Amino acid sequence: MRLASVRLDEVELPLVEPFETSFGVERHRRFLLVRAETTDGLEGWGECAAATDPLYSSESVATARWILSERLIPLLFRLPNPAPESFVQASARFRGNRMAKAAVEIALQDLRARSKRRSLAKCLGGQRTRVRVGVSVGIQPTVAKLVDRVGRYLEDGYGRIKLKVRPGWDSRPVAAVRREYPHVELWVDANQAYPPRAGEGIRAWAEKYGVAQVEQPFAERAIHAHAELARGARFRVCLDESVVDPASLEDALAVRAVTSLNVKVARVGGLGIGLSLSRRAARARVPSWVGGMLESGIGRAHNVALASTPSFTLSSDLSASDRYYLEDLTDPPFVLGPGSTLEVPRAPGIGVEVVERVLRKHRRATRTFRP
Ligand code: OSB
Ligand code: MG
Repeated sequence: MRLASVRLDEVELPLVEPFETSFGVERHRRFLLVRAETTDGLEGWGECAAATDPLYSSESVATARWILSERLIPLLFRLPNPAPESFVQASARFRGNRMAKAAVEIALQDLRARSKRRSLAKCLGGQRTRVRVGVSVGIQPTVAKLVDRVGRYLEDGYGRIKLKVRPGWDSRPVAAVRREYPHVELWVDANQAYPPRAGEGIRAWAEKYGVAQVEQPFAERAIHAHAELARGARFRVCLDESVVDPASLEDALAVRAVTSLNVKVARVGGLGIGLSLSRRAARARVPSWVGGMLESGIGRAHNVALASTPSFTLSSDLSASDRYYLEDLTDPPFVLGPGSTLEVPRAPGIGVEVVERVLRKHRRATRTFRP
């Protein structure tokens, strides 16, 4: 297999509603899309989850565009064969930039699966035909609006609700949602918004309102604060931003700072590493699930394939296309099925078609690279 070209498109899609977290509000998502094409006409698609501003992590669209254009794509053309593992190994000398690396790695995974005429899910060892999903609900202007928003997601069929929280938006909204929906599976995610001393306060409302999981309350490096919160807790302590590579997972496991693992393909630099982190966690009896970054259908398809593999046992943050975008980049759209699930595509590669017409409509820039 030889690469003929790599196209880098910059696309901006409006979100159906703003998504607010402890670090800010997003109204649209700007994606860098990687389209790798081989000399025999096969294509592979990847998506970079970095946002316009470096709020969730230090990467941004601009840093990803630079390293993709100036380093990663040229490096890709120099590889004797474009296997995802070869790219991961060769790009390891560049530190960080995992979201940019992931965009290439996943495109190569898609390409390899298509070359074998097998679904990406099957190539990764996926066994499920449907994956269990939940919905991540942003911070709302009022508690009443939040309760209403959650109610509509429950009516849509979502079986697990994750609330974004931050100091000042926690016990009150959580209590209100719990009061209105006594049996719903409730998770919360703070995206690092609390100081370590806030642990006892979090424990009190999380246990009082039956929160099943508290995600990343403290800073990325605050492993001991997470371990302290996890000790004796009646809820799982989930790490997202803290786990970026095998070493950070080992450190967290060693001090029992993690009792649930959010695996984001983008955050860890690709599907291969995501799969191995989840398997490592499972060996330590820590369950994992696939986290989302408001991906378009391209990134979503990769996430669904990953979630179909056996070590992912909790519900993933992978909602239907219409929860994010009016018009998705892929066809068919992802729709919510029975038991709060998404179907795992069976067609070769990511198993959904990229709709060039929609892509071009929302495209802001494009550049094609050749060997
Ligand atoms: O922390 O999980 C997060 C979106 C952007 C940045 C960080 C996070 C999120 C989400 C979105 O929670 C979940 C989804 O894509 O459905
Ligand atoms: Mg998170």
